[in-house]
Amino acid sequence: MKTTQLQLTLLTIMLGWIASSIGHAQSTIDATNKYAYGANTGWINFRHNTPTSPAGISVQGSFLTGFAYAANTGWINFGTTPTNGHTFSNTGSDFGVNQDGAGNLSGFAYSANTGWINFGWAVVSNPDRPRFDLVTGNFAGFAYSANTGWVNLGSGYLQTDTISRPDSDGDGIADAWERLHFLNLTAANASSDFDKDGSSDLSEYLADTNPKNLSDYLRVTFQSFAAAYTQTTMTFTSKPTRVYRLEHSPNLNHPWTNSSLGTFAPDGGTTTTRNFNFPSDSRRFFRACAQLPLQ
Ligand SMILES: [Ca+2]
Ligand SMILES: [Ca+2]
Ligand SMILES: [Ca+2]
Repeated sequence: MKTTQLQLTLLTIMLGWIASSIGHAQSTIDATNKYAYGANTGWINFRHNTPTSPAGISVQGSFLTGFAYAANTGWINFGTTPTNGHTFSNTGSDFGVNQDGAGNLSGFAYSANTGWINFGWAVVSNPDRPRFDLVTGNFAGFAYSANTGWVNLGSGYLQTDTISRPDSDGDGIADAWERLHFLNLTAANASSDFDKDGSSDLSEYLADTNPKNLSDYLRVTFQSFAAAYTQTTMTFTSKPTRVYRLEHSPNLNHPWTNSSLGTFAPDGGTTTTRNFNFPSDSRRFFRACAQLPLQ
């Protein structure tokens, strides 16, 4: 009995070692909705989980990583880790698919059998550009391979459940964002405020405002009231890379109540305006909150 337990323990340790030595990120792709489609390649599986294969595609805050698989073309490499830690340059071996934080894809994936697949062929305003929705996680649009033609991401069967944001120093700020703005993992943390605008570097990360620009931070810029102070219109600064909540409370020590708008994507541009109803009260506080999408 003891021998069996010991063998099981050793086997478990070995399996753990094998899994960690392979080192592929856990796929963020939905277990059911995991397919893109190409007329010439057939279904392309973004979460091809078998014990001997990479785990699939992981959507990160500013890039994608991992492998997709199609029976007709084999493995498709979406990139490993960008050399600079946040964005593939797509020069030399530093190739892969980037996402701009708002879900728009660019860059290149590579299949040993069919060559490059281009995600960066379209401008952000093109309705056919390859992308995913920050609220639903649903993919849409097309990528293009010179050898196999269009790959349809929007066949209705491809969705990411989450965006993975590794935070190796555990300060609440994703590694990629720290490397993008500070080039290291040590300068920014939950209490630092590099530009002294009153918004901590952690808060600037959560709102995706510029931590080195003191005029860029999340704030309400306009508010008006109607219907005998039971309805308000609020305008606040916003970024296309975040989703938002508007909250209200009768007391600063009271739990905040999310507005009936729920969590929503911002307007295009640099500000967002919404109106909503709230209970009649002698006083009420309001705030705008940014939230990491698909967390
Ligand atoms: Ca961090
Ligand atoms: Ca700041
Ligand atoms: Ca700032």
